[in-house]
Amino acid sequence: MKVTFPEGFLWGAATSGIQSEGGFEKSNPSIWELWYDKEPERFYQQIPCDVVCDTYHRYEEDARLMAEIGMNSFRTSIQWGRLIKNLETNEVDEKAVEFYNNYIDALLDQGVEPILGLYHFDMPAVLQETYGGFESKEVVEKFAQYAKICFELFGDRVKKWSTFNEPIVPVEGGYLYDFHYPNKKDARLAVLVSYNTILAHAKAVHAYREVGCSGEIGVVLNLTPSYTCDDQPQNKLAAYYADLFFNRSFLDPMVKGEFPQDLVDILKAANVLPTTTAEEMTTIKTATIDFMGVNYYVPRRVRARTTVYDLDYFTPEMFFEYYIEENARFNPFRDNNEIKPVAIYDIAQNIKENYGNIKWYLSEIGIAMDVVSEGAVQADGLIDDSFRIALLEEHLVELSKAISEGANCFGVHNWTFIDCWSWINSFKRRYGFYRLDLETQERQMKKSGVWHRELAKNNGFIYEG
Ligand code: IFM
Repeated sequence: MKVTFPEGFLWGAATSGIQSEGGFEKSNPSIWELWYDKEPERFYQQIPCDVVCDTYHRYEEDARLMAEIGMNSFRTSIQWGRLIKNLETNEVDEKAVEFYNNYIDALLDQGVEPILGLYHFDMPAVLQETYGGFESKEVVEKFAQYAKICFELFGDRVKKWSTFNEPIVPVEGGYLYDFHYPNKKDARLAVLVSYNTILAHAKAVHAYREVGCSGEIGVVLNLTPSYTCDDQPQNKLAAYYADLFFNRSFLDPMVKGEFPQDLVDILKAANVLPTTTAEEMTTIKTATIDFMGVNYYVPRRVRARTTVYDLDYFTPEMFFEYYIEENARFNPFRDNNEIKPVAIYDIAQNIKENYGNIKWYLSEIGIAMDVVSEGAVQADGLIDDSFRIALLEEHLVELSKAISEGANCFGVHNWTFIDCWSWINSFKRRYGFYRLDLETQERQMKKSGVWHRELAKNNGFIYEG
């Protein structure tokens, strides 16, 4: 079967600044360096984000490697703590400006369109420790000012911007489930940080319009469809709640400019709703985005609770419980996470039917393996990640079907380009088209790199699965 995509489709990969650049010459460490200093044992093999892919020094080589595998686009993020030297006065760091200018130009020289994010989990440590990060309105204002500086400096060449990557993740990790700094478990703060992040996003969108850039601005959300075990009303309701908390909480305000009333009612009843103003609501309502990035990895399987909720604080799990679908497929290389390619189709339908069919692209699809399962370099000079290729194809078949039925999707980015550092998992899971040698930082192409070159060249592939 021939699987094709629309003309001008974006093909490429994504990473983030902190996961790829290395901390070289950065004036302001983020919460990740801060947390590592406090608790290195929380990070897989105690590997920090100090060197990572060393893109700070190797961006020219990397831009060439992107072109070699047919990438016509690439998403990374600016590190707030690198660009802004003085976070009180907003003085920029000239070294950082030079670095990002050179990086952008190197990409453009290779025919790779840069898509830049402003925030990818990397709150500057000093803003977290002084103000509580996005717990505080001061940091919301600082973010809007930083965004404006980025647009003024780089908006002439960067035509697609994303305010936040997966904004719900720092809320989940930092304020509910303890996998990001500041490791709090506090629903009131979780809701406050969510709200302030949405406000910061809206202010950045307004700043973009004010600067008068000629490109487009959006946000990257991790959308995880909720599936349940049967048609029992209580289980369907559980899936509805999971969707409300984990998808619609950011999707509705960021795409439609409004918060789901059911969610507001639940949070109000739980006494965790922050104080808001009419002016803020108008700012959010009028911050229209041009496109959305969607990250998809795994589905969510939920059903009505069969056990009593026993935590003494509010979490979304009061409204459902997770279960494992026995007949499902799992990725043995990623903690047995479920594989469900049709979720891509379901996401596309949801956007089409409930979100005005807004323009979107699949900004992350990632198939985790580890270095052992990928194996060593083969006789043909490549690393064999056929497992990844087969799964990527399966997901793309679903996407192509959705597009043929009207989904407004304009591209696909793999997570990731070169294996990168991944938070507390550091380098446990590999995702790249290129393997990173952690000793030498050498990049070694995988079979998926060759596959991607053909995919991009043909704007599609022959599916034999
Ligand atoms: O590494 C992360 C990335 O920062 C956000 N999306 C998921 C990736 C893989 O876990």
